[in-house]
Order: sequence, then C-alpha cells, then structure tokens
Amino acid sequence: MSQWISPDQIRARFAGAMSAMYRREVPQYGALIELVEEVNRDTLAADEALAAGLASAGGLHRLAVERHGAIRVGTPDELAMLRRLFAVMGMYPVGYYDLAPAGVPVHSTAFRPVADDALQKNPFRVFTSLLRPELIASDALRQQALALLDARDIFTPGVKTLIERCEVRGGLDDADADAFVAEALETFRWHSDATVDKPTYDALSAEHPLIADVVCFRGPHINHLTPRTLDIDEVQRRMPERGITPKALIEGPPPRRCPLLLRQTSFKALNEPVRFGAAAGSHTARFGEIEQRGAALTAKGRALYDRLLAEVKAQPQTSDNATHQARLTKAFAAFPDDEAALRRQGLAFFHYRVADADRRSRQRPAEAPGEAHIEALIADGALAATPMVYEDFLPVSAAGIFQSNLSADSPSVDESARRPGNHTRDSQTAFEAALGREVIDEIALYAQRERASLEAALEALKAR
Ligand code: OOG
Ligand code: NI
Repeated sequence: MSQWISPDQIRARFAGAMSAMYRREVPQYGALIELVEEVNRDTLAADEALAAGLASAGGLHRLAVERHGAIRVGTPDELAMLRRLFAVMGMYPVGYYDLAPAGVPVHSTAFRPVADDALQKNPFRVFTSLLRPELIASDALRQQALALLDARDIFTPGVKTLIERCEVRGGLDDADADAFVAEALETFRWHSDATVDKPTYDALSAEHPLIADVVCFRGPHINHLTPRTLDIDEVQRRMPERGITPKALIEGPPPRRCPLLLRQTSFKALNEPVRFGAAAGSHTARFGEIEQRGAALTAKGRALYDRLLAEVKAQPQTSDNATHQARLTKAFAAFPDDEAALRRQGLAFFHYRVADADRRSRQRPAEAPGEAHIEALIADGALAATPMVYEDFLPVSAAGIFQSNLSADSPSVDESARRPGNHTRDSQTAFEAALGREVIDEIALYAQRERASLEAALEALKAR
C-alpha cells in the first residue's frame, strides 16, 4: 500500500472543506444547496429510469458532492502557482475561454480531473480567470494595478512548501494532505479588508468592476460555488420561495429530453461591507449559481449548438425567461433529441460498456470494430452506450454570468463579439505562457475517453 493519499482523495477533502467554508461565509449558499438537494430528491422520485440510470453508473454519489467554483487572479506567477497547487489534487487545465470579446478583461481555463474514475469520485472543478492588464485603458491605473499585484502573495508559505514536497516525493502522506487542504484553503478565503484606499478602489472599479475585484484584495476569494441540479427550471422556480432572486435568464440550451452541454443560472451577490483603511465601504463579488449538466458534444454537435444559439441571440433581447426558453426550444427543434440519433449522427460523445456479455455470441467477431458491428452489438443488447457528461464550461454562458454579477454601470457587452471560439491564437498562447503549459483540448479528451471505453468494452466481449 502506498504511503501517499491519492490526488482524488485530496481533491475530495479540499472540495468538502471549501464547501463548508463558503457555507459559513455566504449563508445564501447553504439555502441554495438545500433547495438543490430537495429538487434532486423530487426529480429522482418522479423519474425511476433516471434514478436507476444514475445509481447503476455510480452517479448518485457524484451528484451529491459535485461543485464547481471560480476565482480570478492577477499575474502569470499567480496562475502558474495555481497550476501546481491544483495538480496536487489531480486537477489539470482543460479548455481556453477568452472573455475579452464579451467585454470582460480576463481569459480563463478550468482546472478539473480528466480521467473517468477521477471524475466519478469527485468532479470538483475551478473556473480560473487571469486578468489582462493590457485591457486597462489608463496607463497610470494599469501601472498602479500591476504594482499592487506585485506586492501581494496569495499563497501561504506552508502551501508552497507542501506543493514542492508533493512534486519532489510524488505524493503527500495523510498528515501532509490535511495540512495542504488547510493551507490551500487560505488562498480562497474572503478578506473584508481591502489593500487599497477608497479612491483607488473607486478608480479601478470605474475602469471595470472586475479589475477592482482582482487587484484590491489580499487573495482571489472564491466568488461562487455551484451545485449541480437535475432540474434547473424547477430550482429557478422555487428560488424566490427561499428569498433568493435568480438572474432573469437561464443560460445555455433549452430543456430537452436528452439534456445538452450545460444550463446555468445565478443569483446576484449581496453587497458586502469592506474596510478601505479607515474608511468603510462595500464590494460586490460573491454570488450563487446552479447548473444542470447534459451530454458532451462533438465538434460537429458543438457547431450546430453554436449556430442555433446564435440564431436566438440575434433576436431582440428579452429578459423574460419563458420567452427566451420558447425561442430556444423552437430553434433547437433542428437538434435531434434522442440518444440513438445523437450517437449515430456523431453529435455527442458516448461512453460504452458491456451490457450483457452472453449476448455477444450472436455476433460474428469483427476484425475491425466497424460502425455496423457496433450498431449490431447495441441492437442485440450486448453493448450499452450512454451520453458522456459535459465536464466543461460555455464561453457565452460564462460571459452572461460575469455580466449579471457586475454592477449595473459596468461596460456593456459587445453582442457582435459574443461568438464562442472567437479568440485569437495569440491570446491563448499568451495564456499558456503564463500558465506554464498548454491547456488540454477538451474535445480531444472526450474523443479519447470515448475510444478507450469502446475498446475496453469490445475487448471484454471478445474475452468471454
Ligand atoms: C466566472 C464566471 C464563469 C461559469 O460557470 O460559467 C463561471 C467568474 O465570475 O469568475 O463560473
Ligand atoms: Ni460558474
């Protein structure tokens, strides 16, 4: 037995500690968790097939612990150290999101587990944004922001020692793992005392509220922690009963029989009291969010999703969710809504497993597992295919979430630029240079996991 605690276990401990901390800091988060648990219970009670499917795939445990959070950092060094910190917990940078076209001066990745079994144990992910100071228009303010960032250290000496120890030794023992979790948590804690005076905060905030949020504090406080629901429309409906006011629109695709990608809604952060030296003030940073996850789409499926979403976004804006969802539903009539069609048309990624090994005998073994052979195995009940969960984020939705949580006078979104994937190679290269490695291509990762599951299932059928 290894003396090291597995990265999956460290991640589970950390996610649990983070959730407990955020519950203490933001009572509304606790109320939201209770609401989501209630709706998930009701949804499972009303849908036996869904409950059975989740239970058989081990998804009930995953659902209960599943959260994502978000932070924003200011410098390449901070981002690079975060990469090392997350690696201790088996979390790697997947995907690149450029939010600048949407009027948000950051670009981002998501640190998350990548392997099937790691995702199953605890899929905790952190959407991590890096400020782009070059987008600060005023020279003087940019210099001031850079000086403030340069003067701070968002990591405790203890966490840096433990990260290094983990890298050198190849793991952390039980006591070190607990110490790591406690020390790492310090980076994500809220600080109610700003590092600047009120005029400086106001000047940075006038440039963009996000710049003030990143630059004026001792650390990159976790700004939301999101549980996963099985019925986001129902949670949105019940939020006001709990004294929570959701943002107007649910972001992402419409409700579907076979859920696609990611649907999200958030509630606006409270204005929190902050000390600026001797002066009292406030800051709006932390909010709540819920998400419903559906199938990961192939490049072909994603292109169709982007096109249909763009059709809806091109219509005159509405702040009425029922109208918005009706428009989405109409546009997405062009997107097949049954699993077999999604699979056969190559629109979504699937996970393959042996359903009934005894049925294999009716099939002639194929040299190369061609499409017809796989279809026959599925039709015969030997092989089962289930849609893979989308583990990532959506840039248009993320922009909507950012915008809804900034103060009303923040710079407006340039709708024409709100096209996903509308980023230059150059900005991704700059982000990766700051990060200290390339980000993992999420589409390639899904494709590789799909292929591996199919190969393993065919192998198991052959071996019988
Ligand atoms: C991140 C917003 C993006 C999501 O779920 O799309 C995000 C932030 O506000 O820092 O969390
Ligand atoms: Ni989020």
